[in-house]
Amino acid sequence: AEPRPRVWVSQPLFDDIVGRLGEYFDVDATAEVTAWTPVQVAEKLRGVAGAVVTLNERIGPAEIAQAHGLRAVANVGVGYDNLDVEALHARGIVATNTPDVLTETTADLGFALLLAAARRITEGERWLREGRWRQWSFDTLLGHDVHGATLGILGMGRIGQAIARRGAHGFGMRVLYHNRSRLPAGIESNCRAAYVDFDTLLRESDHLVLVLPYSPQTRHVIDAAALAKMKPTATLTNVARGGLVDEDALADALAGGRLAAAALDVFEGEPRVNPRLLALRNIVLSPHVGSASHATRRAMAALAVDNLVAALGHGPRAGDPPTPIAAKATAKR
Ligand code: 8YV
Repeated sequence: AEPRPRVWVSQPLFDDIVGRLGEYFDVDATAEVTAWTPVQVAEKLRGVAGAVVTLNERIGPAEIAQAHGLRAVANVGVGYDNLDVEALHARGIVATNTPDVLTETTADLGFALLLAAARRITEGERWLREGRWRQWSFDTLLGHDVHGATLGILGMGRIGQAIARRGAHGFGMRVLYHNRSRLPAGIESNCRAAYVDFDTLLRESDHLVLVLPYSPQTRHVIDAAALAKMKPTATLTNVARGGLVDEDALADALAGGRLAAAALDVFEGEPRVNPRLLALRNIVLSPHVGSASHATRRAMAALAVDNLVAALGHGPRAGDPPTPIAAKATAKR
């Protein structure tokens, strides 16, 4: 009999979901969370037909140079800046991601972080745990209101829209957004969001949330100049990618009272966190858990597995993976 194609799963996901790959493939499943080096990634990709990977594994020309049998890479996650999609497509390798299934969960965390930054929730907990709460007082931990304030969304994709809906419908916020292109009127009215240019978004937002893809073009979109345009009473929340923010410029603004607070779920060099950010009082720090609910992580793993099975020509959607990454969406490198 023909040997079955081999596939690699780079990190432990859910055994029952990964197990479904066993119906069609020989599975090289990773049992422990592993920090694969680029050389190890290249070795693993050599000799497999497909791989399920996470943001921990960068896949570019060097990693696929020897991967002559590789036909599909299924990324667990909606953001795919870890993949050089152009290089994959140039070799005829299908790339997929996991949009939609994590939208609402990530929007929940984005809103939680925004609230935590504005109302100083984690700062207050630290203060209490340090035994500094002696007596209730009128001016303890005053924050900034969320309800009725202006919510700014940079990157109005699925997650941006879901955060906008929470702000508009749940908190009575005025919603402004900036995006590569203006959205259809139907979506704008659903989110009660108005399109503005980038400078207006910076100047008018009381709470700015970053939800745009990372690429060389969006690197440090929030830099010192952008931060200088924001209100000193504003908050900045990032649930997208750390590289969107110049962390030293952010630390300067937070330390200098030029920005009220920030909340970051993502970092430029994660899991390493800039020590200047760690030293600040007015920042909420979260270890990249935007999509980390039980149900959503199961849905992401299932979608990645469905994508890989279909991309490798098996299952009910053989040849037609549910969520391929389109060539035109590829970021230039
Ligand atoms: C994932 C994410 O956990 O979807 C994304 O873009 O950052 C997270 O939801 C991560 O990508 C896992 O690979």
